[in-house]
Order: sequence, then C-alpha cells, then structure tokens
Amino acid sequence: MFDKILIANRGEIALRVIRACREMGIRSVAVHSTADSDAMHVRMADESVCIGPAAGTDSYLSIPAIVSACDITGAQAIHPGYGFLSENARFVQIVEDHGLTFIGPSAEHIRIMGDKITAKDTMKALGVPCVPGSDGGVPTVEEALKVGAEIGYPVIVKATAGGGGRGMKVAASEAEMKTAFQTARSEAKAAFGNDEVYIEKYLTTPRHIEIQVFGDGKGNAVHLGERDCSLQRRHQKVFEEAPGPCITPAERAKIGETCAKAVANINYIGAGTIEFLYENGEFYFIEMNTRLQVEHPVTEGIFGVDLVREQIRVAAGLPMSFTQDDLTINGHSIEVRINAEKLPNFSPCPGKITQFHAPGGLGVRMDSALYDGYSIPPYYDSLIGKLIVHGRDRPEALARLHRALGELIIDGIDTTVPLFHQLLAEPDIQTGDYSIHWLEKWLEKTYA
Ligand code: MV4
Repeated sequence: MFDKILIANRGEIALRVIRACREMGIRSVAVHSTADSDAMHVRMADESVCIGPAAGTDSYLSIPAIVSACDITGAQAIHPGYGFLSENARFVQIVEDHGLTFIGPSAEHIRIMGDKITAKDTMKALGVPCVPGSDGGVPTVEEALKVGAEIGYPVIVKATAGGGGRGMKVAASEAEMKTAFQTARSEAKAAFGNDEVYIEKYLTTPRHIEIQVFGDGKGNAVHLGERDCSLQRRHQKVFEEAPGPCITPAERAKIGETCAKAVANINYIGAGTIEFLYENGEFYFIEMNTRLQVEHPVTEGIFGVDLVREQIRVAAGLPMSFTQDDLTINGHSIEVRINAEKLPNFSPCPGKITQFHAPGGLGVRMDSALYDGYSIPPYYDSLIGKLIVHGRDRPEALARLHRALGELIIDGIDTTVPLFHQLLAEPDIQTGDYSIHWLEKWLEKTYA
C-alpha cells in the first residue's frame, strides 16, 4: 500500500480523498494555487505544496508542477478527483513515466472513452446497447442525409471529441440536416480542433441513467447499480438519486451485468460510469466517464461502500474488498449540488462566507470545504458543497432532505439552496416523474 498520496484537486473532492487516506493510514499531500492558501483541503491534508498562480491552467492543470510536488514530498501516487486532470490520458502517461501511480484507469482506457466514436464502437462490440445511428464518423452531408433516411428523423449530430453536451446539433427533419451537420462540424473544429462527427437517432424525452462500474484491472469487475441524473440545467446536474425511481430490480440486474462484463473484458481498473439514455424501458449507451463522479456519494449511500478506498486499493494492486454478491441495495439516497450561484440566472457568486452551519443527524452527509469566514475565490467551479441524504425509502430520503436543507446555513453569498426547497414541493419530484428536459422547462415557467 502507498505511504503517501498527493491529491491533484481542491474543494470538497480533495477533502473526500484526504478522508479516505486518513482512514487507511496513508499520509496526504494537498496541492494548491496562490488563491487557495487558506482553503480547507490545505488545512486538512498532512502537508501541502503551492503549485502556481490562481488560474487553474497554471496550477491544478500544470502537469510539471504536480509531478514536481510528488518529487518534493515523496508521494507515490496521485488521486486526480474529478475535473482538472482526471481524464487526461497524457497526464496519466507522464505520471507513470515518472514511476508514480495514477489512481484511476489506464491512459489507453481514458483515450478510448474520450473519443466518443471509439467509445461507442468499443461498447457496442462488448454487447452494450447503443443508440441507433451512423456506423462511426460521417464525413459529408451526403452521407449524413443517407444516415438520416435510414434511421429516421429527428437525429442528433455529435462531435466525437465532444461529450457532456458540448458540440451537439439536432435535426428535426431532412430539411434541417445540412445546417445541423455543417454547424456541428465547424463548432467541433473550433472547440476541439477535431471536426469528426457522428449521428444518432434523437431520443425526445429520455432519462439520464448512469451505471456505476468498478474494475480491478485483472479481469474482475462489479456494478453498483444506477443513478438517475436527469435533473440538469445546461448539462450541469443539480439533483441526483439512487436507485433510479423508474428502474426495476430486473432491469438493474440486466444492464448492470452487461456493464460489469464489458469493463471486466477490457481489464478496466478503478471507478467508471457508463451513461445511458433510458426511454420506453430501453437503455441506450451514450458515453463513458473514466473518473470518480461528483455524484458518487448516492451510490455509496445505498451500498454502504467507500469508492475512494476501493480506488486506492486497486491502484495499489490489491483486490476490491467486495464481490458482486456482497453488494445489496439498502434504501434510497439523494444528492443536491450547492453552488455559489445567484438565482434565477445561476450567475456565479463568489465571496466571503460569514456563517456556515452544516446539517447533521441520521442519514445526512455534507461534503463541503466551506468554513466560517472562508472566501470563495472566483477562479474555479461554483460547486461549494453537496448535501447527501439517505433514507429507508425514497419518501424518507425526500423528507430527510427537506429537514437537512432547513438546518443548513450558508450566509454571505447566494447559493442554489432555495431552488431545492422549491423543487421538493413539486409533485413530479415527489413521485420521481421527470425526464432530462423537466428542470429547464420548470425553470422557464417558474422564473420567466
Ligand atoms: C442525446 C440526446 C438525445 N438523443 N443523444 C447531452 C449530453 C451528452 N452526454 C449527451 N446528451 C444528449 N444526447 C441522443 N441520441 C439528448 C441529450 C441531452 C441530455 C442528456 C442527458 C442529460 C441531459 C440532457 C439535456 C439535453 C440533451
């Protein structure tokens, strides 16, 4: 096992990893920018290294600075958290070339899943159900029209270098194809330097269901069920839950086994998420994320496992501490993302926290790097906390979320907390009746 791990991240996820390290008897190294000298992750880690100026590109994304920080402190492994360098195949390669361990998947798996056409081809060959569409890249409008005629409209044109909602255009009919295709291509070229696009049948009202998988890199893998992350605004998740309110145990077992088999087959190591659109009882693969996700705590809540501990174990060459048979779902978990943003426009709202009080009690988990008097810097993501609740069933989890939100105090800045009070009063949220478009439609009618 490692003696010392460096965490190449900040905020709540850095604390999350430091906590796992401490429970495992592993020393932790925080890295930070000059804007983060007073940040909680710096205070909580065993030691810390300043790696550059405030801008993320000069600090948390600086590969030489982070590798040097390992050298200085003697850290043997790097946990990337999410965002920043967590899905950067070149970083993984450099880390390994320096004799260090990247706590996450191989550079090759990150590269495969980073190219959305290759990811889809790979998953299809592994027996994972995909959205009907083009066979690989579509180079010309003529080809695009042919695909459209075959699969039928509406269709969606996606950039292979995109993902997470960037570089997509919908064509409702043949008449819209030329513009959709050309716009998608030129936007992809400008945004990613790669204009390759592919085409899929456009699903009109799906849910976003993602399967948590975990591999040991030696051909063994498990699944930890699904999360429903349909409640999003501009491709940013705001509310996530597990299990999915509309997924039956039989559906879960079937898609879960398919996903676990797929990642076992490629000797995948560590945590991964296989994203699906779910419509009319069918799962359609869209993307795979090769990192620990923001919303992983809802999965931890219902399975009672520590996913970061498992990431560290398999990175050190140890087996996972559970098998598929050990994994049973207990109750229901919900996470809400608390952002330093002002409603109704979700405009970033950094500033000084004059008072912070985290909720507690049975079934309540607050992952946040806030403290009284902390100043949220303006340079990074606006996520400042995640409130995660667990209950014996969904109604209990909802009641507990309502209760916990009432205890939470964040003064001095605006946050997304009022949104959750409002959402909890909505019948569709109470019954779990929502698709990927529900939140944006609700925001339109509520704040218009
Ligand atoms: C789609 C789709 C409908 N049909 N693909 C958006 C993010 C990226 N991960 C994939 N996305 C979508 N792909 C087909 N074939 C609709 C979306 C989509 C979406 C997906 C998940 C969650 C929220 C979304 C909001 C708008 C569009």
